[in-house]
Amino acid sequence: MTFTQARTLAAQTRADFPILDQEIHGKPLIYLDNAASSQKPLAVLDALQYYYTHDHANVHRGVHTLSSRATDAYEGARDKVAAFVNAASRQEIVYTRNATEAINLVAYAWGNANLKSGDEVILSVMEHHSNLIPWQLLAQRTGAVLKFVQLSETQGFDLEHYKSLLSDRTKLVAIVHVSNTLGCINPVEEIVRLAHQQGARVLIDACQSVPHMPVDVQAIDCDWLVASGHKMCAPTGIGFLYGKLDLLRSMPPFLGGGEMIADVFLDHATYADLPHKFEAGTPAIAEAVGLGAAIDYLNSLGMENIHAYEQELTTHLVQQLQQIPEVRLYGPQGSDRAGLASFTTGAVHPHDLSTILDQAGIAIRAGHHCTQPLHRIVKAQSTARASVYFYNTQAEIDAFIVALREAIEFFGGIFA
Ligand code: 7TS
Repeated sequence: MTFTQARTLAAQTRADFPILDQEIHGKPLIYLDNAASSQKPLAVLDALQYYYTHDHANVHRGVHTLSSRATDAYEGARDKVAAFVNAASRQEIVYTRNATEAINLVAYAWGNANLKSGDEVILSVMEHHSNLIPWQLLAQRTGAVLKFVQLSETQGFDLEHYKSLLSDRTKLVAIVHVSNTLGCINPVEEIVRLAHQQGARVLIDACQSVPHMPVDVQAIDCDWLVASGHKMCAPTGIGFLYGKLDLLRSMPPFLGGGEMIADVFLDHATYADLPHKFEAGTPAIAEAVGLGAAIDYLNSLGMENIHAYEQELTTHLVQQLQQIPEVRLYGPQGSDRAGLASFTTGAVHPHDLSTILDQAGIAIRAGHHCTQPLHRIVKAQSTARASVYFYNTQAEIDAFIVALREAIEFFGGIFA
């Protein structure tokens, strides 16, 4: 697919998303809340339907035909995830419920065993609560100290401040790849390289990058990377943890139960090989199959094409927002950002704005987007956020901008 063809991504894919073809309050739905969760293409809905209609049984347990079909489907999807992020081995991919669970897994399994009082963990002030609270809890359990990279002048990641925080006390760095509030794309390869020089481990929160751009764990050289399926066309209830093989091998289990064992005695047990050591209990089988179908679908479009098209949309979105005098846009002001824009308007509270836009069929998010500390730093109690995916069009962004201008005018009139 060439770049020009990529411009037609929305036109090509629109019919694959039946949910988008509906009216909300009598207006065509314009879905601009993709950073919270994406919609699902027919290919994924069909895969779920097919799995439950033909193949369902519990995995890894039976020798009967349905159980081996279910196991093949579940494990086949793992191969797809591994290839999608270029993991060196399928054993490096652990299914989790979502990114949040993946981060908690690392915080408990690795953190409890490896951190002690006085060790330092570097996070940034822009982290989603998912990549903050598990480390706060770990710090409370172990006495480790959390350090925070501040924002740069352009409201991105301050690499110089990061460098100044790194020392031989740093044991872990856990940083978001693309901020779900600022939209900045953080220099993860450089972040990892510098941390490794100090002997620290690095976890990358790739929730907002994996769905939208090619992500290569070997090129980044991170120790762990986490993502959620529901933001990348897959069902809810499935996400994954990537971890380097030796590191995952060295980590004790997180949850105990069936599936994760080799031999069990009354007083002790040995554990299954990777990745099953970290997958206790009956897993989200259909959801994993759905994730595999989502990855096939994304690959059929091409992640480079998705990224290129979304960059065009984002440039347009940002330019349009910047032309509205009342709008204050957060994050980098140029086009070097991901496809989401958080903003405030002088007169209209983000929640009111979201309610008014909903009346016009437009779905955006209002609130703190699970980044409360960041909102305090940029001195906004809450923001409105529009976020795109490849099925959105420039015309939808234009309609959003018109409705936004009308809302500002209306409220401006009331408060004038
Ligand atoms: N990290 C980032 C960067 C995120 O954007 C999110 C979800 C998470 C972690 C947590 O993902 P989960 O699937 O485990 O819940 N972000 C958002 C959002 O921006 N609006 O709703 C969810």
